[in-house]
Amino acid sequence: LATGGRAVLFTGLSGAGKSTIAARLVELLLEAGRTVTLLDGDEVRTHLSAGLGFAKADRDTNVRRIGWVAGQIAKHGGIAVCAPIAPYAATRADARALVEEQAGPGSFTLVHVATPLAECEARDRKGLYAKARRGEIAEFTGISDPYEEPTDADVTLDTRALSVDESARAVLTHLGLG
Ligand code: GGZ
Repeated sequence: LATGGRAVLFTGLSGAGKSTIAARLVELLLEAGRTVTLLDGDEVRTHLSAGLGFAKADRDTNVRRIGWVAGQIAKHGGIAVCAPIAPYAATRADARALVEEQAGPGSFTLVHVATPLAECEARDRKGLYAKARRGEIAEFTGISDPYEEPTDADVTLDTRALSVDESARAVLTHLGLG
């Protein structure tokens, strides 16, 4: 099966820049004439994963659902751009397998948005880290819940060195669509 469909899974901490870079990548892919579906963390949790929380089992279910839907999109020639935290290595591997089973080997790209915790917390755009430090948000990734750094990322983005546009273009180039 080779429809040219692809799935891109961004992973990284809250506030790392996943959504912003994903949105720019979507723009660039649309300009290139591709059919793109954005599966952003917030929207997925409102619809596809409504009712799920942040315990490990719920995060795993969320990320596997994203993987399955992304695989369906890729199977039919679209490009799925996904931006959950996806904190667990084994679950990211499940998502990769779900995509590649449906859309073929090489159809999945893992992008690590590698903004360090200290930087995400210093920015704290939504005030979530401050709340997590005060104990007002339980199981907060990086503070009171794990984030397993990827060792199998296809692309690693240092957002302290790259602009949003440069980051998105680095992914586009890796995809061979730039
Ligand atoms: C992490 C949380 C939590 C906890 C709410 N831990 O920066 P945001 O706000 O807009 O994005 C984060 C989002 C994470 O949801 P995901 O579906 O991406 O997570 S996972 O892949 O682990 O299923 C954050 C907000 O939800 N948020 N509580 N406890 N992030």
